Formats: sequence, C-alpha cells, structure tokens
Amino acid sequence: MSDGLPKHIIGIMGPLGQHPTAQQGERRAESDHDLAIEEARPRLKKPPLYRVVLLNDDYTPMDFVVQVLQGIFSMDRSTATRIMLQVHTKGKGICGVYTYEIAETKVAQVTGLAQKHQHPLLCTMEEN
Ligand code: TYC
Repeated sequence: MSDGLPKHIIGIMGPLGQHPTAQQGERRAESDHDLAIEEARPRLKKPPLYRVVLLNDDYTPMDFVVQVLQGIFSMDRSTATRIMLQVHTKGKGICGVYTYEIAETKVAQVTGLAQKHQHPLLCTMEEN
C-alpha cells in the first residue's frame, strides 16, 4: 500500500473482505485493512498546444526571417533557411508548437522585432 500511486476509496469491506456492494448487514471500518481500495485514474490533462505560424509577405528580407527563426525559435541556420523558404514558396510555415503562453510570447517577440525593423512580417498562432 505504499507504491506512491494515488488511491481512491471505493467502499468498506465486509469482515471477510467481500466487495462492499456484496456486503449485507452492519459495516466495520476499524482499520485501513477494512477499506476497499482501487487505483485512482490520473487527474492531469495534457494542455492544448498551439502552432506558431509565420506568414509570407513581399517585403521582409529573407535574411531577417532566417535571423528571427534562429533567434526566437532556436533553429540552426540550415533549418531556419529551410523554414523561411517554405514560408516564401507556400505562403506560411510552422515555427514550432507550444503551450498557449509560450506561443503567445513567441508571436509577440516576432511581431515586436518586425515592427522595430519596420518589416511587415506577420506571425500568428493556431490551436493544434
Ligand atoms: N517573401 C520574402 C521575400 O521575398 C521573404 C519572406 C520569407 C518574408 C518568409 C516573410 O515569413 C516570411 N523577401
């Protein structure tokens, strides 16, 4: 009974250990041994994930986009160049997949850097 897994009391055992739903008459619960225990289901849900998406435009320099992908999304130069060219040829590309607040922060960082350099680069997030 000390394996560290969450436990869930589902009833009180009869004197001979029968299942609580099968028990007749008076109930006893003098010690832990009288409790019918089953493993509780895990209670943590995985958080929703969001794709951070970069959009193409006609004006933002390719090298600026590569630097954004390296600096904000921790890509090496060849991966950043591949993603930049994917955005350039297909219209959009995924920079990464994150939980809500991290995705939101990445979008704000890209947008802020683009505005600082007066480029029209757009970045959005989409639920995965
Ligand atoms: N299309 C741009 C150019 O020809 C390059 C570019 C790539 C812009 C990716 C934005 O997200 C982008 N200079």
